[in-house]
Amino acid sequence: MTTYLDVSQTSTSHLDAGHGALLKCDNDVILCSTEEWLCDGSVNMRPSFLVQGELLANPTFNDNATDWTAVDCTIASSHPAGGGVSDDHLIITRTGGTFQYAYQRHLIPVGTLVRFSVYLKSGSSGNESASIIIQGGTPGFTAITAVNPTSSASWVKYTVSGVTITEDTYAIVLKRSATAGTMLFDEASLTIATSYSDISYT
Ligand SMILES: [Ca+2]
Ligand SMILES: [Ca+2]
Repeated sequence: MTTYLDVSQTSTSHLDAGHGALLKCDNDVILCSTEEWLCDGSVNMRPSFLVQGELLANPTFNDNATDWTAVDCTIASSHPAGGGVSDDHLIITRTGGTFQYAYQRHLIPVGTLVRFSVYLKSGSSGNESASIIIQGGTPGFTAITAVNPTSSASWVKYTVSGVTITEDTYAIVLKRSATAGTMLFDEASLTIATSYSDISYT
């Protein structure tokens, strides 16, 4: 899945690494998604891709569930009841369908190693199948990486990592059953990994 920059492509005026190609140098992998390498040796930085740290808006669900989009469900914060891993948590309540989910869409350069983690706990629908997904957007709508755990009565953290295949990237928390009721999530995080050792980060 990893795409490495082809440095033999010197027929163009510059090497455009702006869409997430990776340079592999001396056994190190360097993310070049923020850089445009020019033939004269200079590097242009792309300010729009300089976002570091937490990419999600409202990753904590404390006080509200704004910035997340609901499909086949309603979403709400447990506020003011608390009960999350920290403060309040997300409540997904099924309104229809087999798969009910909340997501955020972010534009991330192709070829970027990203990591998504979130805590999962059973709601009123009981211990049921869930999914934590990083998905590439249109036209493929392909799951880059996912886990499908069964929820339990305790908060359990799940982490997935993968390399983006489109700029359109979706972080998704999903209740995977047609049972009426709720499933709970808290303390989500979507970040750009800085090295491949981050893949196993939990
Ligand atoms: Ca929280
Ligand atoms: Ca709160």
